[in-house]
Amino acid sequence: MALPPRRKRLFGLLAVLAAVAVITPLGISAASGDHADDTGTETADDTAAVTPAAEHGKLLVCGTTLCDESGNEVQLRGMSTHGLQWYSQCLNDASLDALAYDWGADIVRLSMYIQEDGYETDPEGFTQRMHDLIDEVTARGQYVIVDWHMLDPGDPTYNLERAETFFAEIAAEHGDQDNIFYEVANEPSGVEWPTIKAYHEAIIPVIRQYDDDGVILLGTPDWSSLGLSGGSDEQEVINDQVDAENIMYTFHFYAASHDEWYLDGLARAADEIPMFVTEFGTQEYTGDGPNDFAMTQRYLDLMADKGISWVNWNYSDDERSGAVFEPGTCPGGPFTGTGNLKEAGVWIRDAIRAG
Ligand code: IDC
Repeated sequence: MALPPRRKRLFGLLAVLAAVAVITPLGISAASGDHADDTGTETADDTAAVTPAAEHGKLLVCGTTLCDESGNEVQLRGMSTHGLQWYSQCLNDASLDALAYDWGADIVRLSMYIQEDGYETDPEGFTQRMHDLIDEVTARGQYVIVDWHMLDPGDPTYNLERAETFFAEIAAEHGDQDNIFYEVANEPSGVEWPTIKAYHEAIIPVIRQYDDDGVILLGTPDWSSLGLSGGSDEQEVINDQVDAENIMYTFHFYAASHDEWYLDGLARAADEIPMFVTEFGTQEYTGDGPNDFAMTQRYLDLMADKGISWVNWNYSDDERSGAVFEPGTCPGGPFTGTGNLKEAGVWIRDAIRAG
């Protein structure tokens, strides 16, 4: 499980105090070896519990969930960035500190679009930005998802060569780290599972050349809905699984659009195959419109019950209701507290801190 709530809150408070005291932000991470425990007593003996990655270490897939090396189930909770091509200015020292220490996020998804002015326009530049951001998140003791945010066209095969180049570079550089997740296809659409599965079977060995057990997250049909958005259901994937170790299947939902049909599908799938919710919103599938917090809470309860890790969309100041910050917050902030958060931001920050 993630950090106990009291420790998490206390850690967040200490982080803010440390930052105010102009102690280097990283000085309060696992490296410092000096922080307060649950009782408020200064200790130096439980630093391993300070950051999520230090506490849980390497995570592997065991059965249908993630486990630490002792076999204890671990559920991660965190945030996705918006597209790096548009909202890189929302990812600086202050905002990343806020996400790590004020929000207490276990994991950050780095969302790199391929089209729409993304990776395809400057492979070297985007790869370098990804390396740098992976290092930033790693320095804060969090887990990180490297998200190959293919979206349109929906056939992942269209970007296969680019993906091979990119994931080889990322895995060669970071494959020895304990905190990396590879999400190899954000949201396939318009193609059947066999085509998506063949793509996964092509990209997995590219990563495995350099990282023999880092968890690889596999996109599912109809915008990573396990086929539910297309009127199919989870059985197609369950009956025709990718033959590889340390893989999980992704599921995305937007609570104001996706009701019982989705919730039940996720519940059924999670009993059979390892699921990871790498993207969800409290609003409509556009990432905009009114929030449905009651429905979202039902999803959160299910995911807690089944040990499904999750990541919310998105940590930016885009004008849509699903971007947590008010427009104009980036790059200057402030990013801590709730002063610059939209309604969805306040709600999801509470959900992560409550973990
Ligand atoms: C949306 C962004 C929006 C952007 C659009 C571009 O919120 O600013 O213009 O993408 O394609 C997804 C996608 C994700 C979407 C998000 C909200 O993975 O890229 O972001 N969404 O629509 N799947 C379901 C919803």
